[in-house]
Amino acid sequence: MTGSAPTDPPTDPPTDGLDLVALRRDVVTAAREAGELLLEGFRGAGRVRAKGAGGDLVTEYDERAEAMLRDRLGALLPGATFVGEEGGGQAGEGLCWYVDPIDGTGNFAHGHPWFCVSIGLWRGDAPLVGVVHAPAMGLTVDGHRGGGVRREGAPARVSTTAKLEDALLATGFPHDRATRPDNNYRAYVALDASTHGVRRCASAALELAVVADGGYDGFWDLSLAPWDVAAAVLLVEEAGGRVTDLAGEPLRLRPRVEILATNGLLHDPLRHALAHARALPPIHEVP
Ligand code: 2AM
Ligand code: CA
Repeated sequence: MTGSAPTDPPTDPPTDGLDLVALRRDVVTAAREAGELLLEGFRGAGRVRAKGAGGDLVTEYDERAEAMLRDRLGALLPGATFVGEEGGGQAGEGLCWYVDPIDGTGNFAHGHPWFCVSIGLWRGDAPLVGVVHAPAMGLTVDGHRGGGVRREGAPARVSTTAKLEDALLATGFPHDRATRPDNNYRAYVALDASTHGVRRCASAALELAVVADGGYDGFWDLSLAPWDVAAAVLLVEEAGGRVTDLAGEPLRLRPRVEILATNGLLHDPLRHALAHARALPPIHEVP
C-alpha cells in the first residue's frame, strides 16, 4: 500500500561528522558480500549442527559470514564495538555494530529461502544505519537516520492500513514453546482469526524489514536478541512506522528484546489486542 507516512521519524541523534550516506552504501556492499558467501552454502552440503533444542541451528556459514563482517565493518569504523550472534561482544555508549550473519538459520539449514544478513549501527540507544539483505530472494532493504528507507533502490514506506481487521501481521515463537507457558500461541490464535492473518516465517529481521516496506502492517515478538532487531528498528522508524515494547515503552537493546513494530496507525489497536489476548489462559500443552 502507498500513501503518506502516519508518523514522522524520530529526531536525529548527533552523528558527530559520520557520513551516514557513505556508511550505508558500504554496509550494503558488505551485506551483499556476506550474502554471496551464504549462497555458496545454501541448499548445499554445508555442515549443520544443532546449537540447542527445538531447531536452534548454527552452520559453518553463520560463523564464516560473521568473521567476514567483523573484518569489513571493523575497517569502516575502527573505533566501533561489535556484537554478533556467534562471537558475542559488548556494546558501549559509543558506536556499535549489531550483526546477525544469518537471521533465519533454521530456514537456511532446511533450504528455505527466507533468511537474511542483518547489520545495524547504533550509537548508544540510537540506531543510525540498518541493512537487511536476503540473498536467496534478491531483497535488500536499507536505511539511515534521516535518509529514509529503500528496497532495491526504490523508496520504501510503511503501509497505510488503518483497521486491525484489514491487517496482515507477522510474529515469532520462542524455541522452548512446547513447554513455556508464555509461548505466544494465545495471541497468535486470537490475531490470526481476527485479521487477514499472522505469518510466522522465522526471521525477525526480515519480517521487520517487510513491515518497513509496507508488506506487513505489524510484527510482534516476545523474546528476541539485540542482533535480531537492531537493523530493522531503524528501517521501520525511518519508513514512518513505530517501534516499542509490548507496553508501548521505548525499545532498548537488552539481552531479551520484546518488540511491537507497526505502521504507526495500528500501534495502539494491536497493542491493546495483544494485551487482551495475553491475559487469557495460555495454550501450552502440546498434544
Ligand atoms: P536466528 O534464525 O538467527 O536463530 C525466529 O522466530 C526468530 O527468532 C529468528 O529471527 C531467530 O534468529 C530468532 N531466535 C532464535 N533463537 C533465538 C534466541 N535464543 N534468542 C533470541 N532470538 C532467537
Ligand atoms: Ca537471529
